[in-house]
Amino acid sequence: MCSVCGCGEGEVRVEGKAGHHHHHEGGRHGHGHDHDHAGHDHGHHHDDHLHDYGSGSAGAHAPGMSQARLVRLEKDILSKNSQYAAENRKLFAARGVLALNLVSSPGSGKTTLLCRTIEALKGKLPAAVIEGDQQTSNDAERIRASGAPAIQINTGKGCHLDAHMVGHAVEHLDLAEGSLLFIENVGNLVCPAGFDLGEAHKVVILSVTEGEDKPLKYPDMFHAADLMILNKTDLLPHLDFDLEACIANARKVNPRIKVLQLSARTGEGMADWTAWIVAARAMALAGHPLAGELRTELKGAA
Ligand SMILES: Nc1nc2c(ncn2[C@@H]2O[C@H](COP(=O)(O)OP(=O)(O)OP(=O)(O)O)[C@@H](O)[C@H]2O)c(=O)[nH]1
Ligand SMILES: [Zn+2]
Ligand SMILES: [Zn+2]
Ligand SMILES: [Zn+2]
Repeated sequence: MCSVCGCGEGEVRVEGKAGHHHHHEGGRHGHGHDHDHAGHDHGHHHDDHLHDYGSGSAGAHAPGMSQARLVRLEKDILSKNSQYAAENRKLFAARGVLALNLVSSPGSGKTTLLCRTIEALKGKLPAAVIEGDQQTSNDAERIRASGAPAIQINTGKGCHLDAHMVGHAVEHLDLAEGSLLFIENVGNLVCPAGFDLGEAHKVVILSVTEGEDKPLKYPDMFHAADLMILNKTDLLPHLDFDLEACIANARKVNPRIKVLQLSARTGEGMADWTAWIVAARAMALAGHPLAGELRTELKGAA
């Protein structure tokens, strides 16, 4: 994963901000590529022509760096990220905000799903969106057009959002008490798995055009997610995608993962997704003063 080299640091732009200048206690910004050419223990082997760069203790490979150094670097980056994530989580808890981190490969339909979700929840639950992409603010513009506030983060060469970027984006969003915060991560099935943003849940979106083997090929992401959404089900009649096999593959890497099937295009299955959001929000509000309002809402149903 890219945490081993901190790729893209220093190129991040949060929409509406000229540059990234601020002070953080304990947070070091920017880094150099200090390549250590000692001890080339490349943790890979050539048996049967399988180049496995993940078999060393770091689970990754970077030319010129020892496995021990990689492990140290990764621990350092992830522990800083965890501190920022904890700050974000504290803020979300105080405001009773349910934060969801949407992760997937590029083009699975995250923005389409979010636009539809915002329309479905309009007048019922306030929602805001943080959009992460390497370049462009197209997605934030699409979200705003659907009626929710959105802020775009461009990660430059970086391939994932981290908790620090999200903390800054939140400063620009006036998050209402008890609202939803959707964080659309950079389209990438690999590194976003390793970065806690302070969210309540990671939701992985897999479109049925991507193949049922993806949970096995990118297990970290499916292991980190609490919910898998199988999107673009309207295309199933045209494909040989094996739904049952896909779900079985996801459960192999994460027996607790919940699965929903939907089409963000036709809207089929959307009600199950909004019901999941309402349930997740109730869980997030446990112990919060706003939970009292939820109980009142439920009284009639009990
Ligand atoms: N047929 C079909 N197409 C869909 C569905 N959902 C999204 N799409 C299409 O898939 C393409 C990508 O959708 P986006 O919503 O931009 O996907 P994304 O995951 O936000 O993409 P990135 O942000 O670039 O990673 C667009 O052409 C959408 O119209 C769906 O349920 N069915
Ligand atoms: Zn900062
Ligand atoms: Zn998108
Ligand atoms: Zn990355």
